[in-house]
Amino acid sequence: MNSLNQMCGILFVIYLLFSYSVNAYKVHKKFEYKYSFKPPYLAQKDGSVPFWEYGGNAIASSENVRLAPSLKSQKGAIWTRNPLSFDNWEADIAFRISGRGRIGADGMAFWYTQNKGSYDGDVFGSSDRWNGLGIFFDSFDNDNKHNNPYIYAVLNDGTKLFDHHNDGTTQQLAGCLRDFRNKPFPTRAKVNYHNNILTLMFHNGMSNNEQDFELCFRAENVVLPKNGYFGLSAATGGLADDHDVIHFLTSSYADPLATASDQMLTEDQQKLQQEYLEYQRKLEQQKEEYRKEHPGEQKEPDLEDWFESDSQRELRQIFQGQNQIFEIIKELNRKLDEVVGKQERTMSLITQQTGAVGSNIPPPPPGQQIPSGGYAGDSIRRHEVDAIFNNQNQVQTAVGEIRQFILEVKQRVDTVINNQARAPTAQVQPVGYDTQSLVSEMRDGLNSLKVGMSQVASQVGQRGSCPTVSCVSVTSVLIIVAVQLLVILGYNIYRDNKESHAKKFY
Ligand SMILES: [Ca+2]
Ligand SMILES: [Ca+2]
Repeated sequence: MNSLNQMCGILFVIYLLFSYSVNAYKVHKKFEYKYSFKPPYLAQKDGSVPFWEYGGNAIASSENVRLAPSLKSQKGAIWTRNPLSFDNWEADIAFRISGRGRIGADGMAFWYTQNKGSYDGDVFGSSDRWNGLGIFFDSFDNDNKHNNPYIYAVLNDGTKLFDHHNDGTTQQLAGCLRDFRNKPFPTRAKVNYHNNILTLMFHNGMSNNEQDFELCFRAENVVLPKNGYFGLSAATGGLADDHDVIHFLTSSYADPLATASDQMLTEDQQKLQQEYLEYQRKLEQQKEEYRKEHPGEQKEPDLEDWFESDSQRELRQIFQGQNQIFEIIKELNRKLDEVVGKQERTMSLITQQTGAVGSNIPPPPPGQQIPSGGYAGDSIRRHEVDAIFNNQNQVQTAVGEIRQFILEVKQRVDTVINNQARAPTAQVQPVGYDTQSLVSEMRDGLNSLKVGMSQVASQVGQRGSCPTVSCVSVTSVLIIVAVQLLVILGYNIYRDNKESHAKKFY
C-alpha cells in the first residue's frame, strides 16, 4: 500500500512539473499591427501606408506594394516608421515576383537593420553597409553559376560592401536554391528570429495551402541589433520584373522563460514541493478515514482516478485514431491543392501553346481558295455529306432501272424461246424425189454431151485445120443439142405419165 501511495505521489509531481514546463515554454505569439500591412486597405486614399514609409519607384495600392515595377533600372523600398519594441519576432511576407522574361532581375530584399536604409540604394534598392540582417531573393545570376533565383541571408556590421558580382556567395550566412518567379499563387517567406536562431520557411507558390511551407535555412547564434527597423526593397536592371508585396505580417514573441530568473524557478519548485507534501498528508488522512469506515475492504476507491478504465482507454484510442485520420485528410488536402496548382499552370501553358499553334497556320498557296466559311482544314463538312448522299441515291435509282430493263429483256427472250419451241418458223421443205432424179439425169446427159463434144473436137484437131465448107457450123451443133434435150425431157414426161397410170391400177 505504501508503494502505491508513493507512486501516486510521484505521478502527481511529474504532472505538475510537466504542466509548469509546458506553460513556461509556451511562447506567446502576438500580432503586431504597427509593423504589418495587408490588403484590402493596405494603402489609404492619399497613398500612404499606415506605420510605414516608402519611396523611390515604389507604389502602394490598396492591394499591394509594388517595390519596383517591370521597367529598366527601377529602385524602391518601404520601411517601418518606428523601431521594433520586441526582440523575438516572425515576419510573414507574401509576394509575387513576375515578369515576361525567362530570367528576371534584380530581386527583392528583406531587411532588419539598426537604421532605416535608403529608397534608391545599391543593394536590391536599398543601402549598402547595413548593420543587421538582409535576406535577398536574388533573381539575376551575376556570377553566371546557373544558381539563381536564389534566397540567402547576409549579416553585416555596417562596414562591409555587398559582393554583387558573386551574388553574395562570399558573405552569405545561409541560403537555399528556390524559384520564386512567375508562380500561380503568391510565394511566401516566414522569417523567424527567436532566441538568436534565425529560420526561413519558404512557400513556393504552387498551391494556396497554408501547410506548404518548407525550411529554406536555419542559422544559430545569430545576434541582431536591438530595436531595429523592418524594410523591404527591390531593384530592376536591364531585365525587369514586377516586385509586388501582398502582405507583411509581424508577430512578436513574448517569452516568459526569457524573463523568468533561475530564482523564480527555484521558488516555484519549493512551492510545488510544499503542494506535494500537503497533498500527501491529505491523502493519508483520507485513507485512514476510509479504512475506519470500510474495515473489510482492501480496495482503494481513490486509485480509480489514477488509472484509466476500459471505456476511457477506448475513448482515448478513438480520439487518437480520429487525430490520425484528420492528419491524413489534411495531408491529402495539401497534395490535392498542389495538384490543382500544377494543373492550372499546365492548363495556362497549353492555352498559350494552342494560341501559338493557331497563329502559325500557313496561308494557302496562290490560286487555291479557302472554301466558303473560311475553312481550310481536311475534315468533311455538312454540305459535302449531303452531296454524297444525293449521289448515292441517284446511283441506286439508276441501278434499279437497269435491273428492270434486264428483267424485261429476259422475259422477252423467254417468250421467243417458248414460241420457237412450239412453232418453229425456219423449217426447210423437202425436195421431191422426181425432180432430183430428173436433174441428175439432166446432169448425166450434159456430161455425155460434153464427152461427145470433146471427142469430136479431138478428131477435128487430128485432121488439121478445119475445111471452110465441109465442117459443121455452131448453129447446127446448138440445134442438135436442143433437140436432144427436148427428146430427153419428152421421154421423162412420158415415163412419169406411164408410172402414174401404173400406180392407179394398184
Ligand atoms: Ca544577383
Ligand atoms: Ca549566381
